[in-house]
Formats: sequence, structure tokens, C-alpha cells
Amino acid sequence: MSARLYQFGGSPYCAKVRKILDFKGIDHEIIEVDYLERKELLSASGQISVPALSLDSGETIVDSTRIALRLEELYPEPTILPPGWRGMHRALADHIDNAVAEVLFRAAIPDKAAFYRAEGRDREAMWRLVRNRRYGDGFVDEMIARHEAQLARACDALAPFEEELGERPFLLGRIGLADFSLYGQLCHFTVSGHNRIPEQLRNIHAFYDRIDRISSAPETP
Ligand SMILES: N[C@@H](CCC(=O)N[C@@H](CS)C(=O)NCC(=O)O)C(=O)O
Repeated sequence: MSARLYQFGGSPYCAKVRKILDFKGIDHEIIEVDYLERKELLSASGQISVPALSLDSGETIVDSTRIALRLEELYPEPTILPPGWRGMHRALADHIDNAVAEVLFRAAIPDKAAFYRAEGRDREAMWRLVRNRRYGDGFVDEMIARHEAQLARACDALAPFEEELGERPFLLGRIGLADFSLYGQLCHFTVSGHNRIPEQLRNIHAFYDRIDRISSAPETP
């Protein structure tokens, strides 16, 4: 069985799903969705957000956590919900995908704006429009002007993970869903094509590299 992943290249939630597909060794095709042309995504998934995953069976799933949980049902091994830690992985992944994501997303806005600008002024304009509609007029420019403060907030949000990752290779011991969520959100710092995770977060750097290297089911410690 193979799968088709609809993604935007710079999306953290898509990075999370891509790595879970790699970890589980699931054959998949990446469909890069143009920010301004979403017809194929819409007809496959009935909506215009990514990630969306279409399976050979005809089933299409949207939302990174729903996708992760469905893949876990279909391909239980290697697991992303280690026995005894399922609830903790789900709760921590939810925190990372929402609270941590909101902070890291703000810190990544200058790089994200540049990323979409490189794809064309019209794509950047659309990307800005979607953000300003959601967060208020002038939001993108304000985040660019206050970048240093956003970066400091991102470091604060990541500090508990930096501390834990000094003790063990993955957040809760064995690799699982929460690790893929954190990896995805760290991709906010790599959208420029360079790794801009703040240097002082050494354990997080090592964690990012550890997960980034996964290209099929790895040996877990
Ligand atoms: N809760 C969703 C969030 C997905 C999400 O926010 N996707 C963004 C890209 S990162 C999107 O498609 N936004 C629509 C847009 O920018 O027009 C998930 O976990 O998949």
C-alpha cells in the first residue's frame, strides 16, 4: 500500500506526518500543493488545509494527529504510542501542536515571509492575508518588527524540552508521537533551508538531527 501526502513544503504539521511515514516505513508520494492553487487538494480531501493523506483504499485523512492515529491503526509497528505511555504521548503532542506551535510560529515569521516571497509576491501576499485575517491587521509586520522578543519567547517555550533531552534521547524515553510533533514544530526554524534553532539549545539540536536522520524504521534505544 502506498499513500499520497498533500503538503506545503514549509508546514510543520506536514513535517511531522512525513517523519511518521518514514519511521513506519510506509511507501508514499509527496504532492507539493501550490499555495494559490488547491483544486487537487480540495477534491481529494474536501478542504484546503494540509496535511492531507490519501490512501490506496480511497480513504483521505486530514489533520496531522488524526493521520498519525490512523496510521498507527493500519501499521501498528513500529509503534508511535509505546505501551504505558500512550496517554502521555497524546497529551504532550497536543501541547506541542498547539501551545508551543503558537510561539514558534511567531518566531519563524520573518523566515516564512521570505520563503513565500521566494515563491512569488502573489503567494507571499496570500500567505500574509491568511495570517492577518486570523491574528489581526498588521500581525505579520508586527512579528517581523518584534522578532527578537518572539525568539526569546520561543527559547522559553523550548526550555523544558531542552532540559529533558539532556537526560534521554527522546522526550518520554522511547520515541513516539510527541517526538514527531516536536520535530515538526522545530521545522519552523529550518524553513530558510538553514538550521536556525537557537544555538544555546544544544540538546534540542541533537534531538532534531536524531529524528531528521530517520528515513525508515530505526533501531530504538
Ligand atoms: N491541526 C492541524 C493544523 C494544520 C495547519 O495549520 N495547516 C496549515 C499549514 S501549516 C494550513 O494548511 N493552513 C492553511 C493556509 O495557510 O492557507 C494539523 O495538525 O494538521
